[in-house]
Amino acid sequence: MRSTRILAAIAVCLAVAAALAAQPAASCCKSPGLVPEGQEPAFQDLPKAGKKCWIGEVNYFTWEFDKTPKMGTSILIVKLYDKDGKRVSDLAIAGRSDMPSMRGAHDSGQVAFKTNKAGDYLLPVSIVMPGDWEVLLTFTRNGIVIFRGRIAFYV
Ligand SMILES: [Cu+2]
Repeated sequence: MRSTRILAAIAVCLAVAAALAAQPAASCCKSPGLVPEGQEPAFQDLPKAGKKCWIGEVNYFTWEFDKTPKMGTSILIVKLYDKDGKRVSDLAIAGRSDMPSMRGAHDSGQVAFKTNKAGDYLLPVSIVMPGDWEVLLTFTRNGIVIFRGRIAFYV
C-alpha cells in the first residue's frame, strides 16, 4: 500500500519534470507567449490605426484597414518595423476575427497574414453583420508567440 503511494508520487514528479523539460528554451518566464494552464491568453488593446504599437523594444508596427470597415471584405494592413524604423517582415502574424457580443458566431479561426512585395502584412476580414467586431492579432518569431494585440471596431 505504502509503496504504491510512493510509486504514484514518483510518477507525478517524473511527469512534472517531463513537462518542464518540454518547454522550448526561448520561452522563458517573461515570454508573453507562455499562458498558465487554464487561463486564456491576454490580448492587449492596440493604439488607434496608424499609431505605433511596440513589441517589447525590438519592433513596432502600425495597423490600418484599406477602407473604413463595412459590410463585405476589408483588408487589414500591418506594417512592421525594427526599432530604428526600418521596414521588416521577419515575424509571422495571424489574425482571428469575430463579434465579441456573439462570440463564435462568425469566428474566422486563426488565419495567417500574407505579405506583399512591399512587406505589408495583409489579412482579409469578412464583415457579415453590422455591430461590434474585433480582430485578435498574434505575432510569432520562430513559432513562439511574442505579442498579442486586439483591434476593436464598430460597423
Ligand atoms: Cu453577428
